[in-house]
Amino acid sequence: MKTSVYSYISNAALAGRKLVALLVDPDSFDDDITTRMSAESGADLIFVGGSLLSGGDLERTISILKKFCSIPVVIFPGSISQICPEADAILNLCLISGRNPEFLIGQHVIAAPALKASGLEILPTGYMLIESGRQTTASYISGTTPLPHDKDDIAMCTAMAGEMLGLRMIYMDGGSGALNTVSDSMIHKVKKHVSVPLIVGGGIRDVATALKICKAGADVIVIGNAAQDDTSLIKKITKAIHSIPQLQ
Ligand code: 1GP
Repeated sequence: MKTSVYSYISNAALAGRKLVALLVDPDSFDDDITTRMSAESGADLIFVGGSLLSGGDLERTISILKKFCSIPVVIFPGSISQICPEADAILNLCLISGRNPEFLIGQHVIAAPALKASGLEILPTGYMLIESGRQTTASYISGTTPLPHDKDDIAMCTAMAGEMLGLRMIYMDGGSGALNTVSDSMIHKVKKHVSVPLIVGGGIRDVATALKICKAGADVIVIGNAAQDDTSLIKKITKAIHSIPQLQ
């Protein structure tokens, strides 16, 4: 029987086995380079999507990735139009760091029939944008204020509330191209107070930072821009992350 993407992530989190997700933006998708990087990166998951899809073709990107990569392809949607049945799963993001009702429930209501019909595995995820040194596309497009970078208690309470509402993962994101990554102390605090898998992304550009974020408590780290800028980087990061002893 095919293992669900959620079981795959949560079993790894329970075992202390850290996962790396490569974020592919259809807007900067280069058939040869991105496909080769995705297939050879050693990453555990591929996230596909973007806050803005200006020219990229989501369906075509997913179709090519599915053809050449054996790891799960998960849609990380920037909007409700980003639904494609060929992927394995979709993050159903509830933007719990913000107070914009559209991203807390409005868009989900509109997308519900299409999501159901897609047959995709739905991953209900509490999405927390964390202030990261400059305004990011995600914060601008969602019209929300990110959670302050140094307010670990607010992050902890927000994540706890998300878990108590039934969300099955928490994603702390500095946003694409973040100047500063989410702090170790905030990751550590959130991890200590929730039991669902914790995803962390935004601004991870080197092996040392990736290791630090995993050691602080992330179960899954997401690498986007840096992998596009240096196609060999994701391989180095996955090698280092997969060498972390389990259950430490
Ligand atoms: C953005 O978490 C992702 O939503 C990845 O960010 O592109 O900065 O790696 P980067």
